[in-house]
Amino acid sequence: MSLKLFYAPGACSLAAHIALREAGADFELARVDLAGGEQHSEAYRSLNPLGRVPLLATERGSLTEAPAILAWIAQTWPEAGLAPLDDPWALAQVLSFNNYLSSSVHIAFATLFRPQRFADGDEAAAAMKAKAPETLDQLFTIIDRKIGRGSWVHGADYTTSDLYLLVMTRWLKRVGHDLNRYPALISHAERTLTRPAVQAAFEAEGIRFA
Ligand SMILES: N[C@@H](CCC(=O)N[C@@H](CS)C(=O)NCC(=O)O)C(=O)O
Repeated sequence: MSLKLFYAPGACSLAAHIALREAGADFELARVDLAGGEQHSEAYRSLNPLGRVPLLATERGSLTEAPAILAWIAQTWPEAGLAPLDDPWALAQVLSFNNYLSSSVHIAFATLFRPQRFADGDEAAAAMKAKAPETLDQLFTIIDRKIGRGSWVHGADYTTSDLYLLVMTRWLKRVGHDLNRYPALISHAERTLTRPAVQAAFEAEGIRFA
């Protein structure tokens, strides 16, 4: 199978990257220079009209949106055990959590990183940015309470939710948020960082957790 992951170092595409490594998939990486605006180029927009990473180019076409890519990887390599595929309820929990990360947590970060996307004018953008830490605190407090110390997001088994959460935890640390407020989140990140697939993806992207 020919696969190419369009990514940017440390971006949400890191979740798809880790998942491909966890699955043992054979894939190529194609770096997109987000800071240089490559995502807006005609060539890239012809692949993804929204101009975002991740994008996974497959033999059947292009797939976008992190939760969909993660679900596809988990189903395509079932032996990797990245999702509870034989239990509809447990699988729905994984999808629910991953969609929470993509539609609530990621968007809260986006109001911090790119407030001008959501508000016209400097004043409105500054107000939006100022509100982000409070929103992130609410969202990560919910996560911290959900995940028990010493277990994965959904209990005994590691799933795509864990590697996706690590990407968001890393962002939280990098924006200077005090992680000590979330003890379960810290121990979750420490545990996830010991996985060889996670370490290999970090090395390939040239990034560190902190
Ligand atoms: N809903 C999309 C969001 C993708 C997204 O916003 N990706 C960011 C990187 S984390 C991006 O490509 N940003 C470039 C830009 O906004 O111009 C997903 O979950 O895959």
